[in-house]
Parts: sequence; C-alpha cells; structure tokens
Amino acid sequence: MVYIVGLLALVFLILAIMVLTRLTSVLKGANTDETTEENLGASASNRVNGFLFIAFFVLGVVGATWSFLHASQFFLPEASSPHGRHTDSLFWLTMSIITIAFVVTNALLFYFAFKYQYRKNHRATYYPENHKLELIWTVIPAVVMALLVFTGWRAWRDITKEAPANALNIEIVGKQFNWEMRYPGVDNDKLGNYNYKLIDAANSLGIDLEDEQSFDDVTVSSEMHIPVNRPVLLKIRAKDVLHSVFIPHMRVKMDAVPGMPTRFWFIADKTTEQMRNETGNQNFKYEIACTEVCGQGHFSMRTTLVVEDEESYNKWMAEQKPWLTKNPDYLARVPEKLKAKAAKYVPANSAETPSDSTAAPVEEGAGASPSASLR
Ligand SMILES: [Cu+2]
Repeated sequence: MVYIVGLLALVFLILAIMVLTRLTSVLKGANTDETTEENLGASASNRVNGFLFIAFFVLGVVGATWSFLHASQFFLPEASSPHGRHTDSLFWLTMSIITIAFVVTNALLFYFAFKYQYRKNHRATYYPENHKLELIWTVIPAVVMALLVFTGWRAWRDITKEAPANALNIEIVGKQFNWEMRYPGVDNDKLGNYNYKLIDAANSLGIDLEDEQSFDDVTVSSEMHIPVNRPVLLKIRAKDVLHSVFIPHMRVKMDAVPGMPTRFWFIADKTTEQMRNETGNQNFKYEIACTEVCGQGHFSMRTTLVVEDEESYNKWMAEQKPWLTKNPDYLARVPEKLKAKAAKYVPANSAETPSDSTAAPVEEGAGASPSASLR
C-alpha cells in the first residue's frame, strides 16, 4: 500500500513538473513572438485539451450514472414508518436539486473551457461585473438552501419532540458489545429511575429500586418487540463508549452517548409478518445495528426488532418476567415502606428470606449475589 502511494506521488510529481515547464514555455512564447513554432504547438494542444474537457465531462456523466444505478441495490430498503418515508422524500428532494445544480454548473464549466480555448487573434471580452446575474445566483441558491434546511429541521424536531401520550417507552442501552432493552412492565407504563452508580454484575442497567415504578420493569437482551402502529419512544443510553442505534427500515438512527441520554420516537406501520409476505422472504427480520465503530466486537453488535400486532405483543410482554422477579436478592434494596409493593414481584420462597430476617439481609444475599453488599 505504502509503495503504491509512493509510486503515485512520484508519477503525479513528474506530471506536475511537465505541466509547469510547458506552461512557462507557452507563457514565454506569448510574451516574445506570437508566431514561434512553440506557440503553434500550444495552439494545437489547446484544441486537443478543449475536446478532452468535453470527453471528460461526458465520460464523467456516463460513469456517475452507471455508478448510481449499480449502487441502487445497496440503498436503504423501503421504509416501514411514516417518519422513514418522510425522511426519504426529503433525501430525494435534496438529491434531485443538488444533482441538477451540479450537472448544469459542471456542464457550463467544461463547455466554457472548450469554447474559450486559445485561438489566434481572439481577444477576451472585458466583462467585469453584472449585478443582476450575481443577485440571481446568490439569492436563488440561498432561498432553496434555507427551505431545505428548514424542512430538515422540522423532520428532526418531529422525532425528538415530546412523544404522543400513548407511546410505549423503551429504554435501549448500548454497551460493548450488545444492546439491552428495558420495558416499563405490565402493571404501569412507566420506566423506573436508573442510576449508573447502581450498575453491578446483575443490575447491568443500574435500575433504581427506590423508585416503585422499577418493580415491574422488564429487561431483555435477545430481541426488541414492539406493537405495530403505536408510537414507540426509544430512550437511548450508552454504558461505556459511543454507540449508535440504527434501525434501517424505520430510518431510526441516533447516537447512544455515555452520560447524555438521547431519544427518538417513531411508529412502525408494517409488522414483521407483513414484510415477510411482501418481500417473499420468510426469514425476513428487522435489524437493530450499531453504527458507531465502538471496538473490536462492533460488527456483532446487532439484534432483531420484532414488529407485531398489539395482541401478540401483549402476549409476549405477559410472558416476560420483571427484572426484580429474576433477581429476588435485590428486594433488600427496596426501601422499607415500599417492600410490600415490591414483594408482589418476588417469588414466594425467595421473598420470605429478606422480609423474615430484615436484620440480616446483607449477609443472606452476600453469598448469592455480588450486589447484596451494596446499600
Ligand atoms: Cu458499535
């Protein structure tokens, strides 16, 4: 690789020197005698260069068109959310405008290089300024750009503003190298508080058990389930380094930043099943991936999003056990006045231990979990 770069650098250096020596000889010729042999040579090569400019432009347009059509197989799949379709329309609007502007300005650039090539006895017109022209090419792009930025800002505001009241709040936490999700549970639709200081081997999300909303919270790390046609608010966090939540079909993409919670709300309007029928691919799965290179295992940081009807979602949710149920030792962390409420989530046999011997819950738990020594 280094050799190729070095070789290319050498080739370009030689080319640059050749161009410079030619240029100085042409300039010298123009200054002294216009009919020298060298100058006539320059005129012929100008003609060749003029045609090359046109050829370069035509080849460039053909190449760019081919590359675009060839790459279309790698474009994002059809969107499965209203926000996604809106983003797509904004993207293609911007793309069309800049493509037209790019082709027109470059066509003129190359055409003028051809048209105004050196010709004997041909003098350039002195044309210092045209205010009207300058006004047109300043104001029109400025207005178009402002409109594009404004519509883009509105789309951004739509996904970051307050989610609708019936939104399902799901916390998604990135860490090296997987995603963990927390659901508000079946008994209330609120996520309990968290605190990074409470993170330990079992409580990987730092769930705060002093908040009674936490008791029924459910954690999942295999796949994310969401109901179709219902707003979903993702509350995004990261535990170690930067990650980024990317759900291509939903056009959801938001950084997960340690210490700075981010959010994104969207509505999925096609179930996984619907997509399987539409695409004819019975193995179709919505993907949640990380799009921030976050370390050696980054490539594996992906999970599946299951979009299903409300009924199957509720059924799936009912099958999940609250985090506290799976970690009964943590009942010791619940403040005394809330213990009765929390006990509901703890299996009967393990619930007895901490409540019967409140004097020594720490010792009881110490053997079972590394967390019990805290608080
Ligand atoms: Cu990553």
